[in-house]
Amino acid sequence: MERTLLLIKPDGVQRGLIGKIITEVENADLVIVNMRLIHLSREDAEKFYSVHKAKPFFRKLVNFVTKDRIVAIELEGENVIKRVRSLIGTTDPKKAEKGTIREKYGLDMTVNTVHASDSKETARSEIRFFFDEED
Ligand code: 3AN
Repeated sequence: MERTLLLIKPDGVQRGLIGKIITEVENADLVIVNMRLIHLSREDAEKFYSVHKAKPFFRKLVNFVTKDRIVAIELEGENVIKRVRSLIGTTDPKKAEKGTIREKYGLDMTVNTVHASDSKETARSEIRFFFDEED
């Protein structure tokens, strides 16, 4: 069994997409093991996205992800990291595969509605970031 982290970003929360996205998760037979609605501080967002610190879009990304609440969801299942990445689609909504969450709801590279861990290592650290020691 594997675990991963899915985030519903501020645009998803503001446009009332929480229910729709959770329905997609449930329809894909993914198990929700933890969930939180939070408003990230600037400091926490910078920490969460620290691997992108040197990128030209870093400031824009931090501004965006701190502008409103987000939903952090920990999911469990077999091969769940890959399955959730397929469910959300590629980073750029314009290039995302048909039927994926980003293709349906994402607006651009920054305002792309969701995030999901891309490897076992990032999943572990991203889950720890939002859920600490609790299970
Ligand atoms: P993903 O979320 O698909 O794993 P990453 O990890 O490459 O994508 O990027 C993290 C976040 O940074 C993305 N979710 C996206 O919002 C933002 N981002 C990535 N590349 C760009 C870009 N070229 N311009 C603006 N924002 C970007």
